[in-house]
Amino acid sequence: MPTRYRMIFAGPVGAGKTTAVRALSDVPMVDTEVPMSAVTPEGEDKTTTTVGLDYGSWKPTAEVSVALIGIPGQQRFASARQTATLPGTRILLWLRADRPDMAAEAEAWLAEFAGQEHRVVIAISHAPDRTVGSLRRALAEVLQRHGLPPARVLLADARDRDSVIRVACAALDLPEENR
Ligand SMILES: Nc1nc2c(ncn2[C@@H]2O[C@H](COP(=O)(O)OP(=O)(O)O)[C@@H](O)[C@H]2O)c(=O)[nH]1
Ligand SMILES: [Mg+2]
Repeated sequence: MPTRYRMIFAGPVGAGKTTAVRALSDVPMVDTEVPMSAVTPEGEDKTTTTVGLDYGSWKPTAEVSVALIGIPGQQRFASARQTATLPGTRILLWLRADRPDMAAEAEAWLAEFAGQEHRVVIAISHAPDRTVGSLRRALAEVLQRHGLPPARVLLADARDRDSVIRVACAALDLPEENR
């Protein structure tokens, strides 16, 4: 029997969620991008943003299929918390290394997923000159507060399919139960 998972791509605007779903999906991504001017007054280098969900699908092996779901970054998505409790769910939390408030963003998003931390892998993008060790240290307090081992933090480039596969496989390898 095929094993079905759902992988939620969460995190702040611009972290790479949509890019990662597109890179990983075996089928053309269903996206819901709109021009930034329609939703954001100023300040971002992006020309589009996601107002709805990004959907994709990935079959890492013949037996396993993974639904890919990118959730909006603007508001932390209220129903993400509920859907995160479904069996077979994994959460990739995308953060940007070049944001001064990375640890605060991590805290805010992990609070959304409180009680489901065993499903979470943190993927850090925009980190060309950072070591994974320095990023794990920058997040040490937040990780400790949420009971996440530092090894759950990985470097990732959302534009690079192999890089996204690496973090997605790390998430699939997590145990289903909190233990
Ligand atoms: N340098 C770098 N740029 C990225 C990475 N991931 C995405 N981008 C770029 O960052 C911008 C925002 O990415 P997007 O996927 O729309 O972010 P989202 O708001 O989280 O969905 C796009 O222009 C991407 O091409 C990454 O890992 N490294
Ligand atoms: Mg997006």
